[in-house]
Amino acid sequence: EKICVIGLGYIGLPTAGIFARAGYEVVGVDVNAHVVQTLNEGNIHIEEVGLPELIKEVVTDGRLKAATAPEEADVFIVAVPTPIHEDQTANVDYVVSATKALLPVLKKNDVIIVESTIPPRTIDDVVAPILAAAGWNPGEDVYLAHCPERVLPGRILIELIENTRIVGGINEKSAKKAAEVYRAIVTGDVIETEAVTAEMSKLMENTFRDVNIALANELAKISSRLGVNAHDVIELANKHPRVNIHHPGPGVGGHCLAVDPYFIVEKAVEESPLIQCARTINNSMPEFVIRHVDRLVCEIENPVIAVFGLTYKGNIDDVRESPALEIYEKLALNEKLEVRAHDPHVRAEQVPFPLLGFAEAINGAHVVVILADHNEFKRLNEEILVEKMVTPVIFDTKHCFTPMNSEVQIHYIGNTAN
Ligand code: SAJ
Repeated sequence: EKICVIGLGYIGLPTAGIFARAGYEVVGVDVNAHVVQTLNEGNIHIEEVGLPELIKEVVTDGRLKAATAPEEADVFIVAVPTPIHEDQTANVDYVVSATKALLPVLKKNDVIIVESTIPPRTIDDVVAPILAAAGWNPGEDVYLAHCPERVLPGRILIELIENTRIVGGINEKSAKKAAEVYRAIVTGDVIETEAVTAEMSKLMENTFRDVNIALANELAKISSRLGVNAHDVIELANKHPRVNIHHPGPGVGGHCLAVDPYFIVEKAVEESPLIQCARTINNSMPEFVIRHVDRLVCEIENPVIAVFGLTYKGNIDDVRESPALEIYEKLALNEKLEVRAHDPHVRAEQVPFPLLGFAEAINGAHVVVILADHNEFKRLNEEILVEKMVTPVIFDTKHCFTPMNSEVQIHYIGNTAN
């Protein structure tokens, strides 16, 4: 069997590698000629644990190659991005163009699987009509399904194999055909359902998390007003066997949780006030953090603030859609403040401002604001903080730092109630 994977990003490339390793002949397609050339040389253009070794192996063995246009195959897997327009509606243009690009090589009984995250009904209302317009009868002479990816960056190669997969077909036959494809590589369950159910379940996974985090963030605000420690409240409430409140923080970032809920909202605006409200609450957190920082420094002349962490979450190097970056940039706009940035996971070329080392960032600073729960920030050298900072105040929006040394006088703010 031959598989053609369209889109060689964080999902498409590892997926292509795993099918190739399982013995399939795989061609990976990308519109970017540089990506194609890099892959054909056995190298990769993205960072992911274990991926360089896997790709080198399957390219050297001749089981995976790359091309700029789809080739004849038995299975097509579409894994292209679905960005969001400025009006917060999904941009499915890449899914449309990938589907159109495979039409010239499509043959009877082929299976087409869309893995990209898409708004509900996209398979039925957008993808199937493209096939129908080309003379095919999707579900009868070619098979069409949505199989959303659900992997966590940093664990992609493991999760692609071990996670449960949801396969939503345009009809039962399509679901069955597409599920067979995944059963060859997945050790987790492969569950067959309808396309729209698969679309909605993927979106609801991330929406559930976003709404739950919004509740935690709202609790942080309420606690700040009432003088209660939100983290203690969450820890105690979560002792209940059916309660699992998530953690408050400086906001929700990344390309999934902060985006996917809008894909539901655009299709059902009136019916989704809770989801919209959660987005508003999470989007308001950077401002809440900034107001608290302002309060901490309002009586200091020429305050110096060291921002620790710019990524959208801990222990990754991704700064795109990061609330931490937004907070840094807004604080830096305030001429009364000197704001410094420190992040051991971010490289200089990723941001348009200077990054400082730990000692340099805290030298003469009044407040350290922790915005990402990197392992490096869970323990900080307290003697050096006290020695170098003018006032050793740590405002920890991720509640990740544990003061260890009771001898030194760190003023630790792990929640906004104090
Ligand atoms: N966050 C909080 N409080 C929490 C948990 C997270 O503020 O209690 C914040 C993080 O700091 C971050 C954001 O939420 O800014 C998102 O982080 P995340 O770890 O929840 O998720 P992602 O965006 O890295 O990956 C998610 C995962 N989805 C779920 O866990 C339901 C992943 O499995 C999906 O494959 C991925 O989205 C995707 O591609 O959709």
